Amino acid sequence: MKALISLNKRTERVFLIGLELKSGSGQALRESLDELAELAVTAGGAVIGEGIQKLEAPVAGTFIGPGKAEEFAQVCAADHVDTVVFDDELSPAQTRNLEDIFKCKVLDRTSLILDIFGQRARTREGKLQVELAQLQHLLPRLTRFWGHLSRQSGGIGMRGGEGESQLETDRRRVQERIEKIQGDLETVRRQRATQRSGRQRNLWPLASIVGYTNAGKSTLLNSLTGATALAEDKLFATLDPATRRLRLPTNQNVLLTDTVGFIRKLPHGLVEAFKATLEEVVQAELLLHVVDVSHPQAAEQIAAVNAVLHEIGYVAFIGITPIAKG
Ligand SMILES: Nc1nc2c(ncn2[C@@H]2O[C@H](COP(=O)(O)OP(=O)(O)OP(=O)(O)O)[C@@H](O)[C@H]2O)c(=O)[nH]1
Ligand SMILES: [Mg+2]
Repeated sequence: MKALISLNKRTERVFLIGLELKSGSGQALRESLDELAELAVTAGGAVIGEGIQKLEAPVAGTFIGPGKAEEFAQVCAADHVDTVVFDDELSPAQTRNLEDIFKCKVLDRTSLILDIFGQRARTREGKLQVELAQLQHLLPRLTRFWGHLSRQSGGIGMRGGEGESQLETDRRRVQERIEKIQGDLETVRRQRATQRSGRQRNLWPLASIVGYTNAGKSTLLNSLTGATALAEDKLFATLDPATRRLRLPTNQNVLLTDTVGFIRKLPHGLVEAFKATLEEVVQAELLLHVVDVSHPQAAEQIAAVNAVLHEIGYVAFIGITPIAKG
């Protein structure tokens, strides 16, 4: 039965491509590609291969060298690859040129992360934020409409929110929609501020759990407060914040918030779109930084979390003691 199901709905075959700059390290690229593979699997794909090129600098038109791209394209054609995913952000022109060479869908890390967020968003606010980030990413790419790809719609990077139908609309309507969402999010933001001042009247301090995705944040919320937030071995299992009351042994009450995890190279547009949610983090009196110390890249993950905290305006993060997932 299982085999039948997978025959009916074939898993998208994904090929990953990374560029090793002469200035960078092979180890860093390896780790980044491993994480990209996890992202591709989380999005529902099956990674069937990868290609790496060493270069002084990215090539303007095709990101990797055009000859190398042709070479990888032959491998992909032979392996029936549906989607090629680049580990770095591609410009709209690079994506277009690469799709002409690969004759299949070409995505970058940003589109992959946006796709996962699109699949995960549950609340109205979460969906609005993801849609905003998707539309802002889409806007400069609107001229081509994937027309040269015989409109093979759906699949990784092509779904979530209103994404697919927006592909059929024109720039102006997308821009209008972006403005509408920004207005709606502003309303949400004001409501949050009101809720916060309500809480402040209660004099319950707010503590926020932050950390890299899959570090164990929701598990910590659950074990401290008896909450039943979804905790699973997946990237971005949590998207929408959950706040629970925690009664300390001193009988004091604290509000504990669990929220979206961070990742290296988190798209800037996504951070912008999630600002309202992440404001909770910045407003907290205490941040609990959860780290999976058993992870080989724990140190890089701590640095990535601190970088995002810095980006959302949280400056007092120095001196946080990481809590180990043990
Ligand atoms: N061994 C071990 N596993 C843990 C611990 N805490 C969490 N896990 C596991 O790690 C995985 C991720 O846990 P989550 O609590 O979902 O992690 P998260 O940080 O909320 O992840 P996202 O919401 O996806 O960003 C789950 O499979 C947990 O069971 C721990 O202390 N020890
Ligand atoms: Mg979680």
